[in-house]
Formats: sequence, structure tokens, C-alpha cells
Amino acid sequence: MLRYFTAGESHGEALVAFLSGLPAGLKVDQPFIDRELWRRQQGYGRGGRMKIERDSAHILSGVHHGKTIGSPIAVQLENRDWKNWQESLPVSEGDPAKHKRVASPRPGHADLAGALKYNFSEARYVLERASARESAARVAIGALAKLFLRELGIEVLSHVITTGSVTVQTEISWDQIRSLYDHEEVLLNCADPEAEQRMKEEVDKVLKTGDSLGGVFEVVAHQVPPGLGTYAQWDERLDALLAAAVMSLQAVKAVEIGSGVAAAFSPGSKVHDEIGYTSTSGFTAFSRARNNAGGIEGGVSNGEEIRVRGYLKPISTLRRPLQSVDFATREPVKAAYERSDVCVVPAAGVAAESMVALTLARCALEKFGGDSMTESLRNFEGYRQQLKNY
Ligand code: EPS
Repeated sequence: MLRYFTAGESHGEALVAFLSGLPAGLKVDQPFIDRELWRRQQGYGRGGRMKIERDSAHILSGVHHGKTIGSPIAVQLENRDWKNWQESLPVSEGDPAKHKRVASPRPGHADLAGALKYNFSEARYVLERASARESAARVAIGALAKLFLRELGIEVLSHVITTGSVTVQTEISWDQIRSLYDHEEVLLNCADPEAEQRMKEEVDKVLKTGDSLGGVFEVVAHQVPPGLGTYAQWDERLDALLAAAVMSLQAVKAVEIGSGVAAAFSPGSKVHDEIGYTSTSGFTAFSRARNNAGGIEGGVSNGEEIRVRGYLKPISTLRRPLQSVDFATREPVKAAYERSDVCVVPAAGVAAESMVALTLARCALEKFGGDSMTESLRNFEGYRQQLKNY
């Protein structure tokens, strides 16, 4: 069973991720993992922190001589910023005078709910763990899940559909998304260059006004075989698992599979993807002319591309803060401001790729099993033959 956890605070010494359940014998491509971490750090609208960090995965266990050995994998990511926080956020008791209080909760952030829940007198510790810095740890283990999926021929990538009020109007193909991967400079990870320029202008506007922006990313999983997930139990449905996985990312407020939102407003004849029997390239000869279902029907992958969209609220730290209340005096004040990003839609898309990859890897391992890659791949190949002979 594939299981994972993360630990670490945004300005603590390091982030750590644990991944248990990958078969033995998977080749671990360190440059690929670090490239994934780099991708998550990119995007127009990131704050000063990304100039400090150079995320790289330090694998502590579970991988030897370049391959997984079937035991739990622990990965550490250094927080370079830690050196600036050692005195204000020490592990030991330290000097309370050096503590950096978050004096008034930011609307939209976990600050108030977290302080009430954990009985903190201000929001420093809430901010530290609620921060989207944590998503870097998920990307490190998500990269391992991607390496596993790659052995099955599955690839997972993302692109940005909306930033602020700008939305891409055209259908974006897998090849267009794939070509974004090779870019050495990431603006908004949008496959339509004209829309991307307008997105950049939107970010420039909020940079000037002290505001922030959200948007929509889409994660696409390519070459997923039919049969992952099941309708047999509510908590084994692939769409439910993906929705929870993507929704768990910081600032994601809605998740959509395929054209799920538009489908609610359309008649069935315009929504459901008619079935043919013509394809020569897929897992079976069954084919679809369109993919409104986003590759999942009845909680089961149907062999089409899986498309999952995440809707991101605007960053809740505003340079021109909203109204709040001082934790100490209970007087009205402006919300706390700390250095922040103003737009992170491309980064959230990369983090969501990881959550989708971890979910698909879990479902693939549930279906095909295997304690070694030889066994997993043999089982997968047997299933592939079964589909061909269907
Ligand atoms: C974040 C605030 C910023 C972001 C951070 C998330 O950090 P800082 O307060 O250090 O400037 O840069 O994201 C990351 C560090 C990251 O790696 O994505 C927040 O409050 O959520």
C-alpha cells in the first residue's frame, strides 16, 4: 500500500517527506526529481523567497545504488531561509524576545482558525505549517510516483488555464502541455502565448496595487489504462481520491474532473462521450471522439486522458491588507503582512501533478501489486494483454 506523510515548517530547518510502498528495483533519477522541484519554484508572481531557495531532494533512506529497495523512502529538503530564522524560530526554548509574532490573522489564511484550534496566542506556528512551502515535500515524493508511473507508460503534467480574469479559450492538447515541460523559463505555464502575456499583465497589475490573484490549473495524466479505481466502494472511486488529493493543496477551493462544471448546466446528449470501436493506438479498440468525462466514468479510469482542474483562491497575504483584529488587544487593525507571493497558479499546478501521480501510483499498485518492479510490470503486462484480447 502506498502511503505518505510530510513534516516541516516553512522557516524551520528542513522539510521531510516519507513514502512507503513503492516496489523494489525502481530506478531513481535524481536530476528528474530536482527538475520537478525546480518547476514548482517557477512562475511569474513568486515572492522573494524563491530567490533564496534552491530545492533539491536529499534522499535519506529506501534507495541504494540508484534503485528503490522496497523499504520506506525518506527525503529531506533544506530550507535555506532557516539560517535567517534560527534565533526567532528555534527548536530549543530560545529567547522569547526574538519571537516574530503574527499579530493579526489574515482573512483567507489558516491564521485565525489555527490559533483558535491549537490555543496559540498569535499565528506564527499556524503560518509555519499551513504555508504552501510544504508542497515542495509533496513534489519530491510525487516525482518518485511519476518515475514509477513512467515505467507503466503513464505521464502526468499540468498547464494553467486561468490567471485572474484571463482564461485560455482553446482546447489544449497533450503535445502542447508536453512542450511546456522543456521551457527553461516559466512565465505562467500557459500553452497559449497570447493568453500568457495577458496573464502576465494581470499579475503586473496586482503587483502595483498590493493585491493577489488566483486561477485555474489543469493536470493531465496521459496513457492511463482503463480500470484504475472502482465504483465498488465510495472511498475507492478514482475521481473521489483525485478530488481529495488536489483539494488538499494549499489555496485550492474547488476541483473539477473533465468538463464537470459545464456538464451540470448541459443536457446529457451534449455531455456524455459517445463510444466507437476504431482506435488502433489505445489500450483497447474502444474509442471516444471527445473526453468530457475527463477519463473517469463511475469512479474508474476509462482509458482516456485523465483531466483534473484545480481552482485556486488568490493568495491570502496582501501587501494592502484587509481588515482584521489584533490578537492581543482585540482592537480593529489591518491583517499582518509578511513577504509573500502574489500569484502561484503554475506552482500549484506542479504540486497538483504530484498529488495526481501519488494517487494514480497508489491505485496502480492496488490493481497490479508487486513487491518488485519485475513483478509489478509482469502483472501490468498481463492486464494489458487481457485488454488487447477483450
Ligand atoms: C507562503 C509564503 C511565502 C511563500 C511560501 C508560501 O514564504 P515566505 O513567507 O518565506 O516568503 O514563498 O512558499 C514557499 C516558500 C514555497 O516554497 O512555495 C505562505 O505563507 O503560504
